[in-house]
Amino acid sequence: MSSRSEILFISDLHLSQSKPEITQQFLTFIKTRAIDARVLYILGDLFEVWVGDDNETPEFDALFQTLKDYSAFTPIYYLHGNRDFLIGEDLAQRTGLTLLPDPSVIQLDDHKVGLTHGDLLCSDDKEYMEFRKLVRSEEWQQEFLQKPLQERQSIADELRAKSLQAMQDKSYDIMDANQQTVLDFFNSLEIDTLIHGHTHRPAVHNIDDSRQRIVLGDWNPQPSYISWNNGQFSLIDHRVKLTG
Ligand code: LP5
Ligand code: MN
Repeated sequence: MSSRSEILFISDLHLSQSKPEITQQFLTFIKTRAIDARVLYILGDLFEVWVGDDNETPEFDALFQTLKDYSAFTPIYYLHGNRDFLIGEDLAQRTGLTLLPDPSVIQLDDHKVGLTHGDLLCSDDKEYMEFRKLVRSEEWQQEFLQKPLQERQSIADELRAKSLQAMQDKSYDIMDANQQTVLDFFNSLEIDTLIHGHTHRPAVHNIDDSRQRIVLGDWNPQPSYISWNNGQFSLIDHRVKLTG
């Protein structure tokens, strides 16, 4: 049973026109599971690809209206993913999202919680880190957003293909969180719990007796979420059912 004390965390829905069933699942999640939540946090990669807020996406019209209505009584916080870092204030306004920096720290009772998409933790992936530095720069983004929509879309398609190709040459470990980087996050943010997605490897990792890293799964094919209620985190994912 949920109540207004519950806080929900999700990420990696990867919504796209080609998978309307996931958009539908998200709509159902908002209208049923999340309806009584106190706050909803979305930790990136809501969309498969986002090339700018001026993109026409009629497939998401109903979702955007539902989010906007929902946000009138439940705050929705959004932290960018590597697929949708171009979400800007226009979309945020339209959907009622409040954009947060990555990483962010929130306080839940006496518990300090770090929130991050997760790509920053994958520090062994040097190629990706270089690429990230480039595309997260203000300069690059301004230039990219000035290109016509169609050109942006085809650059994004090309990049997806390059990324898939590059990932074939990377090991499973390289694309996971680096343990030292995880510890650096815990120490510099002074947190008890770190929540992230991106790797699509849902799990609860104990750092030590009192600190944990909780990894959200993707929504393909079913929702994955973390609930904070009554002073406890629960990860609900069809691949793993654990309470931390
Ligand atoms: O998301 P996921 O898990 O599949 O892969 C990521 C990393 N890949 C990416 C790229 C995205 O998948 C592509 C979609 C982004 C659309 C953004 C909007 C449009 C902006 C267009 C920008 C040009 O993030 C992948 C990681 C993996 O996670 C695991 O952590 O390994 O990283 C890569 O594959 C990056 C490659 O290693 C380096 C790519 C170099 C390509 C450089 C060409 C730049 C092309 C620019 C054209 C002008
Ligand atoms: Mn991601």
